[in-house]
Amino acid sequence: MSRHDGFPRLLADEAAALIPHGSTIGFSGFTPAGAAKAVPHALARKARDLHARGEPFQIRVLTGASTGPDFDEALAQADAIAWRAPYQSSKTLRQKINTQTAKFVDMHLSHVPQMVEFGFFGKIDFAVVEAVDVTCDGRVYLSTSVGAAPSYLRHAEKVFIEINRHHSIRLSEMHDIAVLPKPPHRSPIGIHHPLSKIGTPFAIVDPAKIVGIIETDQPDNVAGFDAPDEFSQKIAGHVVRFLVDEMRLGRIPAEFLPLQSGVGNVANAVMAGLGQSPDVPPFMMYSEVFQDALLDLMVQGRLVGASTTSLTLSEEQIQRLYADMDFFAPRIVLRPQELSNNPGVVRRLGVIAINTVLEMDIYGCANSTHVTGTQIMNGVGGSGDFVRNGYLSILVAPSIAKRGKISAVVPMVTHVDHNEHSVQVLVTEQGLADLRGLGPMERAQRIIDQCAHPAYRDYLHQYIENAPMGHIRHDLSKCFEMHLNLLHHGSMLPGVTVG
Ligand code: 0RQ
Repeated sequence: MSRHDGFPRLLADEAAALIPHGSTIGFSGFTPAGAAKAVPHALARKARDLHARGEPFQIRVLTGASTGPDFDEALAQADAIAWRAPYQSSKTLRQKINTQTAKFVDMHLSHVPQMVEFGFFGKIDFAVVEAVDVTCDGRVYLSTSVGAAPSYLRHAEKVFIEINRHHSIRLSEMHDIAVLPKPPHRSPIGIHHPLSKIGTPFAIVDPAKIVGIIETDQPDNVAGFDAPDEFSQKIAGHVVRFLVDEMRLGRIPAEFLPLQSGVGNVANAVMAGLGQSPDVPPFMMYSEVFQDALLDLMVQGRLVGASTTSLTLSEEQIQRLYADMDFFAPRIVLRPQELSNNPGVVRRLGVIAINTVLEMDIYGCANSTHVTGTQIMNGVGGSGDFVRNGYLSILVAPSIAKRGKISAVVPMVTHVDHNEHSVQVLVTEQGLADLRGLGPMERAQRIIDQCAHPAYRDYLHQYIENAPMGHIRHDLSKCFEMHLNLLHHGSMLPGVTVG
């Protein structure tokens, strides 16, 4: 007998049947890690059935961050999402957002739990949360992510819990769950070290709200990573050399500082590069995602501790972790995203933040989210929480995309997610531009010379020389010429192809 035997058992389709059209649902999940699995699929089936009969069925979806193919993609393909926040990375949902057939609120991820607490999203009708266990008095032991699930459990009117037997019951040894009180009753957050714990190993729910338990046995289905490509390796090399030099100069302390790194292949390559560097001491992470490369670094003793809100690990890596919880549990803390990404804690700990962007401009503003300022890619995610507050904020991108038809370095970004006041270092495979202490014109020269692809350098230098005088020189009639060229001629500089 397990501890959750006091609650009704439901099939996923029975749970979906109880969720009406137009409901707002807070789901667990931060990346595919810890995402609800059975109920989203059942909701997609329900939507398809009802749509075939000419009846409406769409829901409003809140999660911690992106999910995976089994969730956003399945729901979007069934045309079941009317409104989505705070982040997504699904191809079909992206198309729906960019054609205004689904609404999307692109948010800083640290804001999500407090916006639920403040009531800014209105009524949350349901929470659907994956857990490894739940007790009759309402302690919910979450699985591979925490995200915003504790706040959804507190504020939803009705709750479904997916108990997933695929996960280790010992995950709770890593969890540290606290929900911050609302202002003006907040006190300083007592996290003084990446591994500090200030909460409980479980989230809390009023057991009277639990409608039922759905049993599952499904892996998170996290995709593995490709071997780092040449661009990622070069970017990683520049970042590692820069950080080692900063340490030699005494601007990073000898014991090093905690790192945050975004998701994706470039981030994975940077972490692997730092791990391999004999000049970097064993280090800690204070980040939102714990991905495959980090597990290897922990086994090797290079990564000595990590705070995160999700274990975004491929099946092979998560099984390695479950097989040796005695080793991993004391070294990893899983927190709600308002703490893993908390601006005050990031500033206090001196987190070195490394994030990927789509494009950067010659003065240091960056666009992570909207191609040509209009087409959303994924969302700002947690990057803004870290970029604005990091001890050092490093943004990386390949200097070109689409075989050189697109330059990542442009006169003016078409959408600003990170501005020049927050960004200190820009890196492409071409080189690294350290912008600290530089005025706009020095920044521009350095970014063009160090980061732009050679095929675009002359154009960018010329742009500045011809621009009207000012503290920041811009020619408002030409600042988007490269983007207009891309839209009208398929290339930012007609005739340029690289590679
Ligand atoms: O297109 O998929 O058609 O090949 O954008 O680019 O180089 O594969 O890089 O997968 O790391 O994604 C910024 C989107 C980069 C991501 C972004 C095209 C390029 C390719 C993807 P294809 P790459 P990545 C913590 C941190 C914001 C959230 C964040 C992101 C595709 O890193 O979403 O930082 N970041 N979260 O060809 C047009 C350009 C382009 C371009 C690249 N300038 N214009 N297309 N591409 N540059 C994580 C969380 O918060 C959970």
